[in-house]
Amino acid sequence: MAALSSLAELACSLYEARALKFGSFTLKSGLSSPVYFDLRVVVSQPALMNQVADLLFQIAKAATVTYDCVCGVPYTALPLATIICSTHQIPMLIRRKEAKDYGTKRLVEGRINPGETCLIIEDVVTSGSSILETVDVLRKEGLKVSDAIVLVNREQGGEARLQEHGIRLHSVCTLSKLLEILHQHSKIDTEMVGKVRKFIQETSTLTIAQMNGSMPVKKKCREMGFGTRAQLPGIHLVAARLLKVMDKKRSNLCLSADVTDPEELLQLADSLGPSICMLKTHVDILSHFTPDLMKELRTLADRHEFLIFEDRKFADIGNTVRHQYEGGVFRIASWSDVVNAHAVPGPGVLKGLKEVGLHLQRGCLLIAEMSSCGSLATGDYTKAAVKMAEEHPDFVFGFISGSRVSSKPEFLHLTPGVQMQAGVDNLGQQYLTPQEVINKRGSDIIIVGRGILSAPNRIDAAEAYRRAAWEAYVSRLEDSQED
Ligand code: S5P
Repeated sequence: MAALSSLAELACSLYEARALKFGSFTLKSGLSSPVYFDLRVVVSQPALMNQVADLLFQIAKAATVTYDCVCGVPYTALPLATIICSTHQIPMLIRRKEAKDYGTKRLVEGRINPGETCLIIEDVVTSGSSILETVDVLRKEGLKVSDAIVLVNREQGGEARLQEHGIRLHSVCTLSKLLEILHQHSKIDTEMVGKVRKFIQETSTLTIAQMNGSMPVKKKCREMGFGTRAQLPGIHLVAARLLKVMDKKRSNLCLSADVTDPEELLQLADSLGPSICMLKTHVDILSHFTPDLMKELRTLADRHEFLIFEDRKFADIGNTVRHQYEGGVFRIASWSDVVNAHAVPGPGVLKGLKEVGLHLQRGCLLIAEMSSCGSLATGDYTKAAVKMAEEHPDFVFGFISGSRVSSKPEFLHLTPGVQMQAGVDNLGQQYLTPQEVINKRGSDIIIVGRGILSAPNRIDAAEAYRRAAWEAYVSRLEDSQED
């Protein structure tokens, strides 16, 4: 750790710069944290940047770390690495973050000499996952990585995780030390110190996926049941209707009624109606279509209390999807409660659909991830889809995704690619089990087609899927209630 006088000066400067804030903050994982670091604000303060860079360099020196080059974890640590490398004439490497999703660009910029040792620079370490991502990329390029230098260690399990991957962590300072200094300098009161200490203690055992928010945080944040979510103040009308149906029928099963015979579609709706909360159609695979067919389907939907979801996957400019939704042969908006759309055209697709759907009180699901092998809807694309949905909550009430992609309880997650046994079909469809999808990945509704349609007794199969998905949801709720 750095000398106390310079540490005290640094802690106070970070606090004054509002790089270190105390209060109540919601982290990416959904966890509520009493402390928040945002060292990005420091880039506008050159004197403070130099001070931080110098402390980082001194820590590496004090620990007698040997290295040939330096790489900062994107983005905040990039300028810190630049200062260190420029001041001390050390070769630098830049890791690209974006290349991960777009495949063609180089992952690391700069001259790579395989076999050399690279030192990692980072601002704050929590779970250690950002450092590990960078380590992984560098190691794949043939570099050796064994040490990482960070400004602040939040003491939330990162050090141990890094060690498991052969990385020694050297920190300028720990969160506890920062607290102590700020308390001594009367920047924070005893109550806040207690709150932060409790938070450190409680979160030190979370998994990396929980820290990142890619997995539900069990035992730490109590989850709301479907019935409670239906009552949330800002909830979309269609989401509220669906959640109430799910709660009442104890069903989070959506039947994917992928049949070509219109009579069979109606038969399915009538016989499986009591087991499902939603029936999904692909109206364009039916061998013939009449508006009366959809009237009959609507009558069955009302009788058995399920919603209709036309899986149209709109993916065009606003003006085109508006026509596709409202008119044409199928007049989808007139009978389907729910439709879905790809995020690929940008927000125009939602604006076009909204012009038709809003006044009919319809809702839309945005496709954030797909179940098929090699799907391009991953990483930054998924994040952008979530952002797009969050910007249109008057129409979008959830996602088609393989897992929970938004921590907002107003949004529902529906997952296709579900069967009782995990596997793949011969055209690249990938299957996970109801337990995996609902309990482990935090989705709300399973979408099942052939798992039910190919079964010898479809009614029994639908009941088995309903039960499996409901039990997975109940056990997830129970887990989240434990202290
Ligand atoms: O990513 C997706 C999105 C959807 S909507 N993967 C999917 O499989 N779907 C749809 O879910 C697909 O079009 C099909 O109607 C259903 C899955 O059918 P199954 O027979 O494989 O269960």
